[in-house]
Amino acid sequence: DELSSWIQQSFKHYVTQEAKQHFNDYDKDGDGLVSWKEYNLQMYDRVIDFDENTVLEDQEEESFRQLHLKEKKRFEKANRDDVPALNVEEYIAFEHPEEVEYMTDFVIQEALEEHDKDGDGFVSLEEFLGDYRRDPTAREDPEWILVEKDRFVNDYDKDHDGKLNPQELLSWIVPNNQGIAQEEALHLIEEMDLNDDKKLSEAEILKNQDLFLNSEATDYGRQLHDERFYHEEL
Ligand SMILES: [Ca+2]
Ligand SMILES: [Ca+2]
Ligand SMILES: [Ca+2]
Ligand SMILES: [Ca+2]
Repeated sequence: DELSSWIQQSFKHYVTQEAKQHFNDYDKDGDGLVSWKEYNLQMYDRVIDFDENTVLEDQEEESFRQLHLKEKKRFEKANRDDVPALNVEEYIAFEHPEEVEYMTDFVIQEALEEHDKDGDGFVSLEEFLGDYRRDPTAREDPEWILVEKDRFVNDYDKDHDGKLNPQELLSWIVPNNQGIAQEEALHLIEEMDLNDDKKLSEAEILKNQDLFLNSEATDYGRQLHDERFYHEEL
């Protein structure tokens, strides 16, 4: 439990630190706010303004337009006060909406737009598996599909109705979800607990650094490669 809350805290700490660093790069005029213009300048070297209703012919340009419009929407959602530019807190919400409570509805909405292909407000197993189609010559699904199916049924679809409602969807798309951190913590303890006392000593953690650092809990494993962070927290 301690480890799982440590893992969760680490995510939060890490994303916050990283976002704050970005914030300073993006805030070109140093007024403590990142405007949409500043964001574009830092990100794309120019201010981009796509028309919301004009679909572009070039496929690559069109998918960039879609992405950019999504970014703009997220930027607007992250803004909570009357000043359109983002302060540090708002900027963190923009960069990591999954970490911030007031962005939850937005995160769910985005996930539904991406995965709920038939638009019924739920994500079915088929929608969950995405573009996967079984190879017609194969008699069975490949291993990773079985793993995914198992996760769908046993981890995410809590009420076992065969589809993910918005809350269940969150547990899938938000990587620092408590359950996942707990699961990962249990897994790590099992692997690393050399003397079987169900606790991890610093020595055991150090001995198993690679395992720890490459933890699959989320993409944030690399945070632990950050020397400063590592020493600060342990
Ligand atoms: Ca600024
Ligand atoms: Ca603002
Ligand atoms: Ca659906
Ligand atoms: Ca369900």
